[in-house]
Amino acid sequence: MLIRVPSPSRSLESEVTPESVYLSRRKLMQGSLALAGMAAMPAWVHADTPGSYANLEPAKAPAWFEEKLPSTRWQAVRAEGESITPFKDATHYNNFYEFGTGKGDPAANAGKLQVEPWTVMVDGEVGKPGRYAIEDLVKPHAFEERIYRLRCVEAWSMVIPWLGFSLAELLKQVEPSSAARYVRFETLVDAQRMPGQRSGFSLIDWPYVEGLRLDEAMHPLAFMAVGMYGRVLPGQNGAPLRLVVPWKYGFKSIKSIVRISLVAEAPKTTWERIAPNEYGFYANVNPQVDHPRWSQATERRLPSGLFSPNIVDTRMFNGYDEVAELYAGMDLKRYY
Ligand SMILES: Nc1nc2c(c(=O)[nH]1)N[C@H]1C(S)=C(S)[C@@H](COP(=O)(O)O)O[C@H]1N2
Ligand SMILES: [Mo]
Repeated sequence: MLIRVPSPSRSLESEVTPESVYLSRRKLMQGSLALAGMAAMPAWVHADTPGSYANLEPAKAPAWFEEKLPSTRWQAVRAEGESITPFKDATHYNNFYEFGTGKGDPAANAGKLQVEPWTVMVDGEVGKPGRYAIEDLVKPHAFEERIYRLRCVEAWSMVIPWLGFSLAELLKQVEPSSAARYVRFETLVDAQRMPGQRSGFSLIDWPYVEGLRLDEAMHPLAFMAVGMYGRVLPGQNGAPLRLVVPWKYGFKSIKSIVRISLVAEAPKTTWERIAPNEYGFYANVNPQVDHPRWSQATERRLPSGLFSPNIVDTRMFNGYDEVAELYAGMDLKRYY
């Protein structure tokens, strides 16, 4: 997120399409498949084998992940007409301030993140509180693949195939009580392994905190991701468990979650605390409500570069119109 850069939507970094993408494209073109009418299809879109993504090295995953993977419901949600962002971009252009504020810092530093063992504290207004091992949180749920647009408040976007299950399923598992009205999420604090937490960049009061209204959290599109691109979630993308709320700006999609609390009052979120006039609690993607310092009408779809910026129109709720009923009667200019 940008606090100090004067005009973020203009700050095009010199991005180069990753070499692996060029190579995999070329390989496909040489193959027998390539001959008829394939020119428009990028090689990194899994053309015929669901869950298989070209040229990805196998990743070592915990047993709880490997056990679930074979029964995944692939492409349970698709993004019609969209190309999936290359894996390289999705894993090397990240926001994860615990590992540093540069887009490449999370990929460079997140290898140190220790994800085994991992526990999630569930507390507050809930029938089954406790410290859950991640295997126990995941066990009851079948994996689905959801191909979602991710729209960052900084006006860039990607299309990412996530693996995981609905947040609603996880919440039902722990039985929210009638007093629960919001869900509060917290990221790991580990200053030893997360250099961003010990640097002078102390705008953020760790841990990173996010929240949703309970009805938003129960919407079937709200997702808990444990993987992406058919494999286990890389550290820089929020391993081992992160939220994905595709109709909201990316900062709502909190990474590396260690605590989930059902609460009666709206939690104060990290970015609200830093700049309440710029980042609201709702943070619904909305092309009609500009950020105080830049327009939200369009976005830079990655991969993008200086000579092919790939600008597309931003859509209300990031194109997920089915969530509109959650906000019926609300003034979304006021509740940004
Ligand atoms: N804990 C934590 N979660 C976070 C962030 C962060 O800095 N810390 N950045 C957010 C922002 S601004 C975005 S756009 C998305 C980026 O997710 P990705 O890197 O997997 O694409 O993560 C969100 N989740
Ligand atoms: Mo973001």
